[in-house]
Parts: sequence; C-alpha cells; structure tokens
Amino acid sequence: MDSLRDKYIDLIAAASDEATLEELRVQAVGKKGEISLEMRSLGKMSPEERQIMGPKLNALKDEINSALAAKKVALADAALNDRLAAEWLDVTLPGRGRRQGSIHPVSQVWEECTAIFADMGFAVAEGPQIEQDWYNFDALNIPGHHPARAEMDTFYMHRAEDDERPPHVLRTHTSPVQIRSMEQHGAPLRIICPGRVYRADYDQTHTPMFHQVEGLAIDKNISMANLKWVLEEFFSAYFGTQVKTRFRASHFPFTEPSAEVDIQCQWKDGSVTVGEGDDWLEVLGSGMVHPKVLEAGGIDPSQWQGFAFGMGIDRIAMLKYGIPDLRAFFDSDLRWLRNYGFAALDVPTIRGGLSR
Ligand code: 2NM
Repeated sequence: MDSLRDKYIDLIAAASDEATLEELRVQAVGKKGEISLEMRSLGKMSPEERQIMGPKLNALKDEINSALAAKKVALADAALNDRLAAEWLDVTLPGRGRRQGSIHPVSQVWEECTAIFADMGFAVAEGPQIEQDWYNFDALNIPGHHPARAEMDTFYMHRAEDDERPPHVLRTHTSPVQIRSMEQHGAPLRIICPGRVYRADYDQTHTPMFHQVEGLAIDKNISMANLKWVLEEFFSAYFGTQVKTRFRASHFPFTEPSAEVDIQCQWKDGSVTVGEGDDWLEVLGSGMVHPKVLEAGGIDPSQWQGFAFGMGIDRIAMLKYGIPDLRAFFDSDLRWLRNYGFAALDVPTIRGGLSR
C-alpha cells in the first residue's frame, strides 16, 4: 500500500495539466482504478485482516483525492499567475487626448453667405477651377488684347510645344460658373457662385488663391434698385446690424453700368466696426450684366436683363471676425485654427476689427 501511495503522490505532484490529473484520478480511484480494485479484494480477507486493511485503504483513497484536489487548485493558480504576469496594464499612464478639429473661418463665412442668399431665393452653382479661357475671359467681354487679362495676373496651364490651342487657366473669378449656368438653365436665373479663385499676386493683402462669392439675378425687369436692396439685406443679415451701402460709379468689362460698393463703418483705435459711423469700406464690385455677356451665355439681351456682383469671402471673414492678417488663413497653423476656428454647430455673431 505504501508503494501505491508513493507512486500516485509522485505522479500527481509531477502532473503539469488538468488532463493528466484526470487520467491519474481514473487510474487510481476511478471505478476500475487500482485502489478501487484493492478495496474489492477486502471481501476475500478474514474479518481480522479486513478490520485493519479497510480503514487503511479508505485513508489512502482520501489522501489521493485530497492530493488530486490540491493539485487542481495549484494548477489553476499557476495558470492565473502566468496570465497576470503576461497580461499587465499600467493604469497610471495618462490618457491619450483626442484633439477636436475646427471649422475654418472661410468655410464658416462661405456657409453663412450661402444661407443668407438662399433665404432670398438664390441657388448655389459651382464649376471647375481649371477653366477654358473662353469661359474665364471671352464670354465675359474680356477679349485677348484687353488689359484686364494682364491685370488679372492669370495662372496659365501648360500645353505641349506644338499645341497651338489657347491654354486653360486657373479661373481668376467665379464668373465662368455663371456663364455655364446661363447656358444650362437659361433665364430667369437667381444664383450665387462661391468658390476658390486664383491670381498670381502675393503680398500683405493678396494670396494667390482666395475665395469669392459672386451673385447673378436675371429676369424681365431687374434693376440696380433690386441690387441695392439685395446687398443691404445681405450685409445687414451677415453683420447682424443694419448696414448702409454706397455705390460709386466704376468700370468692369462684364457689367454696364458698373459700381463699386462700400459699406458703412467706423474706424476706432486701429480697428473697424461695420454698420455705424460715417467712414466707408469698399467690399464689392457689381453692375448690370453687359448685353454681350448675356449673349455669350445664350440669353437674349432684348428680353432679359440682370445684375451681378462679386466679393471676397476672405475679406468679409476678416471684417466680421476681427482677423488681422490674410496670409494666416492659408498657413495651417493649428494655434491659429484653434483661435479663429468654429465648433461644428457654432453660429457666433462677434463684430470685430480689421487693423489699419
Ligand atoms: C464682379 C463685379 C461685377 C460679375 C459678372 C458676372 C456675370 F458672369 F454674370 F457676368 N458675374 N459676376 C461681376 C460683376 C463680378 O466682381 C468684382
């Protein structure tokens, strides 16, 4: 019995997993296990022998069962310890911050303009940034020899050396979109064209890419009076206060008559406030669409007439939100974006200053 005991105690101690342990249990104390068989032999013994061997065998069975149970717990503990050693986590590490992006002032103002003009029944039209020179110039009554072509500091696209066709251009205004809209939809028409435009110019107040919103309204009896109302309505909604406008005679090839439009403002301590005072700030060009331009767009100028205007989104963004430096708009400086950017659902109405 001692050798039986030693054998199983050693085997149990050496078992390295639960499956081996289960095999040992069957082998020792299972129905046909070695110890069970010994217990069955008790019947053949004399009563005196049985009196001694019975309790001894029972004790042996208990000892083996206890050893099996203890080993089972030890194996589970060891497995847990292995996992605890392998899978650890430093809960004292600082969290990883998630940065929130912001809406660029240009995007914000673009959307504000779209919303205000949409309220007055203007649809939004968009078109290509790389244009045929016909749409960007000729259709707008700017022929090849016209000084406006040179004045516009145009970016020309490359053509192969033996290709004699006029080069495509980066559009210098969004007016070509309006020609395309006239062609596509005819009259009457009421649209705005917000978009990126390009001119080879770079200094304090000019960037080679900037943003424009142009407007166009064509109908049977549209006049400069309608233009003035629309613009005053727009500026008042945009700046959140009644804004007067002043029209000054001007000249553009695509409008006749033409006017530059100033808005009422006040200069104080080097910054400007719109909608009060008796200074004026030029923000816009406009006029009645030239008959030749209507014709280029496939609209009969003896039947229809309309007004058009154009202004810089970047410039009116600076005015409303008090952003002093235009060039910072395009630097992608995160600190600047955090300062001047908008939250996704923000519609603030701060009136700010443009420094002189
Ligand atoms: C301006 C000034 C005056 C204008 C003209 C047109 C078109 F295509 F309808 F003829 N769109 N925009 C226009 C007129 C733009 O920007 C300073």
